[in-house]
Amino acid sequence: MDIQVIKTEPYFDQICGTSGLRKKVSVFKQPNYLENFVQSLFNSLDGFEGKTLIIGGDGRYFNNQAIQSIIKLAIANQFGRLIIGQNGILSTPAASHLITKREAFGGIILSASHNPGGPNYDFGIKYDTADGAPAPQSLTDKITEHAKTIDHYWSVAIKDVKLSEIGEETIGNTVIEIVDSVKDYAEYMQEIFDFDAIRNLFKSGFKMHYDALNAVTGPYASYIFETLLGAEEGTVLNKTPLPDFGGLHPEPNLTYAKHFADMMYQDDAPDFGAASDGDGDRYMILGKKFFVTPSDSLSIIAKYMEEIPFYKGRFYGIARSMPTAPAVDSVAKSKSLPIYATPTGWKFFSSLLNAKKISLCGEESFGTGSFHLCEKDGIWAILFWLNIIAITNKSVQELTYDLWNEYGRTFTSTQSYEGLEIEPTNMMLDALKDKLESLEGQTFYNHKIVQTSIFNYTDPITGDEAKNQGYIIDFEDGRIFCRLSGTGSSGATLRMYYSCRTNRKELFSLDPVVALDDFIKAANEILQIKEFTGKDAPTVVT
Ligand code: VG1
Ligand code: CO
Repeated sequence: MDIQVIKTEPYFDQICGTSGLRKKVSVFKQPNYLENFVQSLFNSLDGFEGKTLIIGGDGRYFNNQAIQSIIKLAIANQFGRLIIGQNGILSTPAASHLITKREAFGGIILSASHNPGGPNYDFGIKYDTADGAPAPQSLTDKITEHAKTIDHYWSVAIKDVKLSEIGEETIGNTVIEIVDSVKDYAEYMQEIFDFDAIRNLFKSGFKMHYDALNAVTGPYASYIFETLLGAEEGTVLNKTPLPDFGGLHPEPNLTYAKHFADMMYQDDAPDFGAASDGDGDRYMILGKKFFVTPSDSLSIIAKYMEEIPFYKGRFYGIARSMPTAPAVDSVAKSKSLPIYATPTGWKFFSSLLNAKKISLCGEESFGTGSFHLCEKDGIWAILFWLNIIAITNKSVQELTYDLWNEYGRTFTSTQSYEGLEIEPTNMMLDALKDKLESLEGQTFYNHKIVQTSIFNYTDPITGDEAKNQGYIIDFEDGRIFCRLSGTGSSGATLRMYYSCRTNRKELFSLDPVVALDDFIKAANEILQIKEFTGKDAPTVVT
């Protein structure tokens, strides 16, 4: 097999964000752009010759073209085996699971997750290490350094590999194995949850809708919910992964999955509604005419964690990202478990999971996971809910009210301002930084600010530091947190996170945006969002 040395020129924008490299498809389609990044990745890794690489993606536009290029580079770079999801499909959690199950060196996942797909939208690439966890910052920094100086990559001139047929072939020194994308993951879920109990739940007439948003989870959901668990045919909606997600936005929240939320608020809505994002690592839970916030969902999973035998005696602690409202902290306290607050992005949870400091972790953006694998996992979270419902026989709403009655209700709202100009947004945050300390002691709309800080994080296991991860404004009775998104492909996205808590039962049914109104007004006054950005209102409210 002739290995070709292909000359190339560096690109200087190959910088990973919260979760891998995300750019417009047109950027990825520039000559050698993808190849440069992948070779820079390989140049940053040691000792993979002869080892296994997992490859798959969320099926968006450019997925399979990218896979064909990666196959050629991986063969030329002397990987021993490439394990690829059939038709190029692997959800992020399924890829993570395959990495550990097959003892791979690592895995490449082609996805821009919750960013829209199609020729005019986004593509992305991320790398998971041998523990199935997102590449740490130290590795992504190395990739960027290599990408700045790259002048050649290695490839082989072969025909495209057929991704549609399960089986093996050998090319050069590398075995190419196409595997069922769903099977191993579905088997693993059956080890974790009580499928018999959930099957009985569906047998008793329990009804569910699941919206795969034409993204990666369709095949997983159809097999797990309909085939294995006996949910009626038609439970899974939009189940075929499409290159442009059929025009749907692959981020399940009340703004972008409004069609689905509206359906769950009809009189004839099923008992349970769920959806997942582009690459299957996030989820959304709804009951009949009822929405569960991500921080409540995390808390409810924490509350019932040890009811699931897989976790019995293995509940070590909980972590949430700093912007995630502290609802779960009360659950941790009542169980005498340690609680950690990390920066945004799953990579910050992995060291805690691997060190058995925590068993459960979650983010306000609807990512939740456990030590079962080192990525967030949407279908796992949905199965967790189904298992809890099967055990308790309670509705989604009852389970949520139980939580509030026990611990009080934490109101949360994440308000994102997308498509902002970078410069005025940075000026706004610089101005906030300058006056942050002087805000302490000031009162806005009858709420007194008690403390402010810039969120800097030191990983308790690795000692790695992550600085400037956001601004915290703590009131006596609520919190504002703000930061810039690290997953966008153009402009800036400001994320404003609000939370406050009440034990007053008569307030439990308030709309969170109403409950948080004073803090939202305070934030606008403090940051002067409209003055700096020109935006009257957020684009996405969840
Ligand atoms: C967003 C979310 C964050 C999540 C990240 C990747 O990041 O806020 O919680 O971990 O997306 O998720 P940012 O930097 O845009 O706020 V995914 O499912 O898009 O890989
Ligand atoms: Co995702």
